[in-house]
Amino acid sequence: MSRRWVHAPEGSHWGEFGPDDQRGRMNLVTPEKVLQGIAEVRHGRSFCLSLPLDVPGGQAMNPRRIAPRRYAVTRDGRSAGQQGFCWSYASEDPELTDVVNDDLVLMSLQYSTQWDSLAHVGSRFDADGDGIDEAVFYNGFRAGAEIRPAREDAAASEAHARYPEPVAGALGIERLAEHGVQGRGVLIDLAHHLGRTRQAVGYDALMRILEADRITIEPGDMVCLHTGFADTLLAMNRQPDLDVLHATGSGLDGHDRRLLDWIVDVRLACLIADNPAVELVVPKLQHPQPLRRPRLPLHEHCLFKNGIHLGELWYLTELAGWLRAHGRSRFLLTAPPLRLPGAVGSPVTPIATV
Ligand code: UVW
Repeated sequence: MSRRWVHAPEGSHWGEFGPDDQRGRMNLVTPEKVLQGIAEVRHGRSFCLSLPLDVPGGQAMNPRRIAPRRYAVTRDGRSAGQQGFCWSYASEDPELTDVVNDDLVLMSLQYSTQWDSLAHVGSRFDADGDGIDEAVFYNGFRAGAEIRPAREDAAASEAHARYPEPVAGALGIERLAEHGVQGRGVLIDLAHHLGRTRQAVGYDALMRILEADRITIEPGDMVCLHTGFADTLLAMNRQPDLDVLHATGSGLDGHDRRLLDWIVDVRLACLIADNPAVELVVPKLQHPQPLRRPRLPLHEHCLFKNGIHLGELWYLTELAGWLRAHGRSRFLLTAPPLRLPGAVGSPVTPIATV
């Protein structure tokens, strides 16, 4: 297929893995990188890098996202719950002994520990050169064309009638699932150096931390940033205190040009953090320049321009402590998202093995 853009955005690498590529820099996680990850396994100890998926709790942290609601599947108009505990086949044949539960879950795919797909954030940009901006994503895939909107008529039950179902299209999270997402993880412990107060981490601060901890990032590494945010959130037991959270945790400074260039030049495969956006989001009213700009410049740089997947709200605290105690920063990371066609994100239960 020929290129679907005339203009690529400034600072982008569209076409780096071919014009039809939908996997971006995860292409750098090659069989060799999987072997490098496996070589980091010396103790056989695993760490769960996910929050319980009903954390943060409620919708205060992000009003667009709903916590998991779990329903029993109905049969003959009745749910297992109405019958007591679970289904029994005894109504078919009194001699049958099996009892059965089935669940249905309704949740925002990016409610808790998550992957953002490359269809999550794009930009209003004139990729086709007709002088008019269109909503466009990595490698020029367009909203409403290759990226298909979720359906609005899903109505399996009154519980999810208001929420649309994903329909397969370009850049869905299944592209990442098909890759497997296994390779070498590298943890940068921002919280150890900066504490848990809110601060934007730019190029200089990050380089100082890498040097202090003797960390080298190599092409194809999956880079995890420990800020302590998820640990603070977890301790709130599903009742997030926004005043405290808004003052908690560092995040990358998406306005620092040198940092954005470094992210691309070092050829890392993806960026992961235990905070909600990897970058520190500047509140609307505080932004200094009333210019045409992205609200989330790191999202724009990574997801839209350079095909770098983002992982958010991961739980990295125990892993960070163990790695520091053992003088290490590298581990085997296994983190496949759901193979859910067309979805713009996915819950994930990643595993670090050391
Ligand atoms: C937005 O809120 C747009 O995204 P994220 O969850 O990736 O920070």
